[in-house]
Amino acid sequence: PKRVLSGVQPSGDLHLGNYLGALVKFARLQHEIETFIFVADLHAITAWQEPSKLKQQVREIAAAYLATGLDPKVATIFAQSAVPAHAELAWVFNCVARLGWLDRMTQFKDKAGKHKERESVGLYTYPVLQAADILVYKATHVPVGEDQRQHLELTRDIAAKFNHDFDAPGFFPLPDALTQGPGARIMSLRDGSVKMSKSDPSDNSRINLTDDADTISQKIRKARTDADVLPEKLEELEGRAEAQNLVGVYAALAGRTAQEVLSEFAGQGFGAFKPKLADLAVSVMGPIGGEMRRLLSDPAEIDRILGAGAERAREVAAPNLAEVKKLVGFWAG
Ligand code: AQP
Repeated sequence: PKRVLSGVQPSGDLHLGNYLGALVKFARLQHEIETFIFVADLHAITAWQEPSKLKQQVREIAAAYLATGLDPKVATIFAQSAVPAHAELAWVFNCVARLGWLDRMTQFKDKAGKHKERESVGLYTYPVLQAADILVYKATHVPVGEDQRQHLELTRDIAAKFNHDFDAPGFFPLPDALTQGPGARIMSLRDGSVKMSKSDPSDNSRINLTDDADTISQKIRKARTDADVLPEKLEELEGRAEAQNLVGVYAALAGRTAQEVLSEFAGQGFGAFKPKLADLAVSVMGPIGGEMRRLLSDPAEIDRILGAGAERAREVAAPNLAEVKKLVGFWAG
């Protein structure tokens, strides 16, 4: 049976990249495949999170899920820290994954920068926990942005090695990434060569889900572009990273292809294109921010939803973890 699993870290404001690369896909998939969506608070603490704020950050992500259309009656929505099986399986996987595999992970290199010896061990082994998140439910499909593709490969390697080492062919599925679509890689509004990211120090580099209409319009107006007009053909956008990104954002928000967008705007400059993009972004994102604020005014209701989701997640994870313990030969297995 097919099963989808994905999650987002409560480590800052959600942005357009998270929305298009992940959230909209969750809401669509829940009606097609059994869907598990969690708030990754274990992952979040790989970088420092203020303890007095973390719980509220989790609720904010949950509110974003609900506001983009995830339905707790259809999908299982929960906080990672409420299901201890993730961390337990991650330990076993830490002993399955090889150092050489993790050394190749580009996200660690990007996030750690020059001073990797000062990063937490958790940040290094983050993709192993991610493998546990997915495989503890034996999920088969993982909707994520392009930036997560390498981690998915690692999950497959871990699943295959576990199945082999513990003589359990087919025990864990080798999950597939679902990264297609025009929203798979949204770039920073200030620099078309880096992805839009929560941790970018410049707030103008991203559109946050909670930005109001004026802020959204202003950020798009200020977005870096070039002086050329939009071409007729997609190929002609090559080498114009910022232009490519804004056309891609328009396409993703409108549910159209980038080529269709170009066909409409060919020959126009950004002076004309940006206001149209701003209107579109405001019309799509505005209501989501409003709905998030409404949901967050009743945190008890969000906690109730997360509590019920966690119960269901624990039920599904428990027999899988019990089998793992048996296969490994643990005393408690
Ligand atoms: N720029 C992006 N374009 C498309 N998808 C994106 N995602 C993130 N950035 C983009 C997708 O959003 C989901 C949640 O990401 P996460 O919160 O778990 O961690 P992240 O990938 O590290 O996201 P950020 O926003 O870039 O956070 P920081 O700055 O903390 O690293 C994932 O499915 C991801 O693919």
